[in-house]
Amino acid sequence: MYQHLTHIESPADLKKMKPEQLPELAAEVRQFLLDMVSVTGGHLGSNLGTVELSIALLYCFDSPRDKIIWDVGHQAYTHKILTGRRDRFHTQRQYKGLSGFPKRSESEHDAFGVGHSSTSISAALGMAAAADLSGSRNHSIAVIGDGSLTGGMAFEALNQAGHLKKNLVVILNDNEMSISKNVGAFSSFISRKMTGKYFRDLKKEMQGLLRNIPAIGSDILHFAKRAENSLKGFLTPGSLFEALGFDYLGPLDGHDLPQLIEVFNNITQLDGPLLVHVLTTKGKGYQPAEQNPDKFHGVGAFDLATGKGTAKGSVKSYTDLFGEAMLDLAEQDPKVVAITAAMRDGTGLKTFSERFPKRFFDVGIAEQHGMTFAAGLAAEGFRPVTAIYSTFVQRAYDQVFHDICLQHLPVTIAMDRAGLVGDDGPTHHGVMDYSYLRHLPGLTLMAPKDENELRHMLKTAVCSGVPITLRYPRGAGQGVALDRDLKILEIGRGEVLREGSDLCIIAIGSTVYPALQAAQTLHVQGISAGVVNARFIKPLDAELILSVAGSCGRIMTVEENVLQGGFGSAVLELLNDNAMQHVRIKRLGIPDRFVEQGSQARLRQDLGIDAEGIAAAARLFLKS
Ligand SMILES: Cc1ncc(C[n+]2csc(CCOP(=O)(O)OP(=O)(O)O)c2C)c(N)n1
Repeated sequence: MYQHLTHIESPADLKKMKPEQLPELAAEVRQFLLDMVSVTGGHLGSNLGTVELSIALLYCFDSPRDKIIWDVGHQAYTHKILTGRRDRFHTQRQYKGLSGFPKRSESEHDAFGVGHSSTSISAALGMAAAADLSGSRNHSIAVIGDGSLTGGMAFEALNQAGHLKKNLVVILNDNEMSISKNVGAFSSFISRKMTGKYFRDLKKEMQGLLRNIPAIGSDILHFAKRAENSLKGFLTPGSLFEALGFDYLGPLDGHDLPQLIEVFNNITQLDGPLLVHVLTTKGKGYQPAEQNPDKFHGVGAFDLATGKGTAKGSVKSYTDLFGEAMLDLAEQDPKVVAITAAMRDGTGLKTFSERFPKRFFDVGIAEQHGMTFAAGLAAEGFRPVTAIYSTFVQRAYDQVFHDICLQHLPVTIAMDRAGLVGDDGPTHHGVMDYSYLRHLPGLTLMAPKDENELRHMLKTAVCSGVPITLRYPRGAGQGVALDRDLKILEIGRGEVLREGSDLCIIAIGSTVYPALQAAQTLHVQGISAGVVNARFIKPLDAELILSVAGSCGRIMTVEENVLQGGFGSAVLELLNDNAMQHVRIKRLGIPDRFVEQGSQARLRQDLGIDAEGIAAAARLFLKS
C-alpha cells in the first residue's frame, strides 16, 4: 500500500528516489497521515498542506547538517515520518510515544524544539550565526506559517536577520489561515500576490483610465506599461522583504514538487538571507479538511469517510461554558469586550465574535500585544476579558506586570487549558501560572472547582474593577447543575466542603473534586479528612486556612501547578507568617521537572494528584 514510503528510513533513502517518483510518495504520505491521524487525532490540516514542502526540503537540503526548523512544529508530521519515525508514528501525542512537535531529544533531524509560535526565525538565525562563527557552510532554514508570522518575535528576528546578513533561509508557508482565518494588515498584504486578482483588477482599472485621457492617453499607457515591473515591485510582498534585507523568491506553488525542487536546489548554492514565499492549501487532498480548515486544524479521532469525530461526550467543556457566560455578561454590560490571540474557537469565543463583532478582537498570535491592548481598553473604561491559554500567557508576563498590574487596570485574564493539557505535552501544559503571577502586587488569582463556579468567577472578575485572573482546565466540566443567574463571589473567600479532624485537604481548581473523592475513600478507611475549596490563590482566605490548620494540626494542599511558588507555597508562607510552624503540612502538585504528554488522567495518576494519589499521600502523611 505504501510502496515507496516503507523503504524510507532516513533522508538518505529519500534522496535515492528519482524526482519523478516523488509525487507518488507525496500521495502515499498523505494517505498515511489520514490513516494515522484519524485514529490518534492531531493537527491534520496543517500537515496535509506541508507534504510536498517537507519532501522537497529533505530531498534538496542535507539534514541534519542543514538545520530545518519548523515554526510551532504542528505541521512537521511528514518531516517526522521521513526521518526514521514512520513505524512509531501511531504513538504520536500518546503517553511515552512520539511528541506531536519536533523535539531535539527525539531525532537529530529535529534541529530545534518547538510548540509555541514564532520562534523559528530567531533560532535559525542563531544557528546561522553559529555556523558563521565556526566556519561551517551549512544552511539554516526556518519554515514559518503566515499565522505565526503575526507574532512579534518573528518580526524582531526578521529585523535582525536583514542586518546580520547570515546564511538564513526563511520559507513562508502561506495558506492564508492561522487556526481560523488569518488576521491583520500584514497578513492581507502578503496575500496580495502579483499574479492575483488584486493586481489584475488594478491594472485593468489603470489601463481604462489612461486610455480615456484624450490625445496623450496612449503615450501614458505606454509609459505605464514600462513602469509595470516597478509597480509590481511596489505592490507585492517581495518589496517588503527586500526592504528588510532579504532576497525574495516566489510566490511558488507549494504543492508543485518539481518547481519546489528546482528552486530549493538553486537555493543550496546561494547565501542568505533569503525569503521563499510558498503558497499551500490547508487540508490539501482531503475534502472535509479543505472545506473546513479551522475545524480540521486540530482534531480528535474521526471517521475518514465522513470527517465526523468519533469521540462521545455529552458534558460541556469549561471552554464552552466560559463562552456562554461571556455572552450573558456582554448582554448585561456594553463595556464588556473580548480579546483572543488567534484562538477564537479554542477559547470558546466564536459565538461572541459573531454576536458582538465590534466588541471582539483577534490580535493574531500576539499575546504580549493582546495584553497591553486590553490594558488600553481598560484605561478608557471598558471591561476587557483576555482569553489566552495558560501556557501562552507566559509570553506576556511583563505586560501583565507593567501594563496591567502596575497601573491597577481592571483587565480580566481568563486562562484556559490551565493544568495538565494531555496530548500536546510539555510545551502546552499550563502548570506554572500560579507561580509566575502570585507575586504581582494587586493581582487577584482564582481557580474554580467546577464549571458552575467558573461562571460565577467570570462575573466576579468582570465586576471587580481590579486586575484579576481565573484559570480553568482543558476538557469537560464536572457535569454539575448550573445556577440560572451569575453571581458575584466574595473575593478572598474559600469554602469548607467537608469537615474532618485528622487532617484537612486544602484543594484548588481541578483538584477539589479528586480531594473530595479521596476524603470519602479515607472515611471508609477510618480516617477523618476535611476538604476546603480555596477558590483564591490570592488573596488567600487566611482566616479559613488558619482556622482549619489550628483545629486539625495537619494540612495537605493539592494543586495542578508546579510546587515551587505555587498554591501550597502560599499556604506555607501564610502559616509561617502567623507563627504556626507547628502545623504539619504536605504539598501535592507538579514536581520540579517537565511533564511529558499523555492523557490527563494518566498524568494526574503518575503525579499522585488524582483521588487515589491524594488518599495514598494522606495515609502516608498520617503515618509519618
Ligand atoms: C505563542 C502561541 N500562541 C498560540 C499558539 C496556538 N497555535 C498553534 S498553531 C497556530 C496557528 C498557526 O498558523 P500558521 O503559522 O499559519 O500555520 P498553519 O496552521 O496555518 O499551517 C496557533 C495560533 C501557539 N502554538 N503559540
